Amino acid sequence: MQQEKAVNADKGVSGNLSGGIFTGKKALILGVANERSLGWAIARKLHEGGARLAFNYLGDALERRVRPLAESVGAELIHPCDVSDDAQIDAIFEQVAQKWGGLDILVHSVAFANREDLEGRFLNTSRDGFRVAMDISAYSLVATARRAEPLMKNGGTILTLSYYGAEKVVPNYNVMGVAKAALEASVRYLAYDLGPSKIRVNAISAGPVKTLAAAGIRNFRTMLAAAEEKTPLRENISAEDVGEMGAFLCGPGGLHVTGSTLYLDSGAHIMAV
Ligand code: 0WE
Repeated sequence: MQQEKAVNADKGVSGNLSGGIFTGKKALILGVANERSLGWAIARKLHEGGARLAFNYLGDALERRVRPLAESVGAELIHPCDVSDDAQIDAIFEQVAQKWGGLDILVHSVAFANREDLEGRFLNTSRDGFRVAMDISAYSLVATARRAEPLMKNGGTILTLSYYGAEKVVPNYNVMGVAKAALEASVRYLAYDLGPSKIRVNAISAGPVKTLAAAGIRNFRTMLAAAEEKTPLRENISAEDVGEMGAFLCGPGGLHVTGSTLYLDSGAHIMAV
């Protein structure tokens, strides 16, 4: 940690320099699973800008992954939270309230659908599979935003992650596409509700990245190859790109931007084929 500070100080990006654009800002990052997670890429950028960080994890297996990462950026809070459980959401926000007495930034990088619902026909999605995907991937933004509002006394910013399957059919994305459509609509309604509290709410619609969430997705490598060949910029996006845009949106670059879903996809969304 000391060493990291010294190294970063030389680069002028230390989380402890008073000149960072997030100096003293308190950020809660939900949904980091490992070092490839998009939430982690955003957290790193916030840390470079001087933000103070808190993280959740889901279960013992992910705690072993998340804790060392969180500690490497001097996280002040590392707490379990299954976003499908209101009591656990209450508990982590209670921890944030006790520890910090406020919050400036909420990063929601959470999604889940049952594995069997990410292949075959969307038509066959069960009632419970639909509920699980909507609950964890969309409602959790509403549930966490509601707890964040009273802590964001000086205004704040909420950021979530979406995908183009919300708008157009991406084979196999299925119920996640429906959940992301609900998530993007939720971003707009939350932005309206939270605007008077000076809280901005936005989403990044990111192109495919090889994260844990993409592991085992059929044809994922084909999708990456297609993006590399067919997008206007002819290249895939990286987790670091998501970190950069996330930090931009959460920082002064995002001032007066709310309710928006911004594409970070090498231009994929402008193409007809
Ligand atoms: O939003 C996502 C993936 C979210 C996701 C991934 C999994 C895999 C493991 C949600 N739930 C689960 N459940 C599991 O059991 N992406 C944008 C990545 C993704 O997933 C796809 C994609 C892309 C792109 C699934 C099918 C087709 C394309």
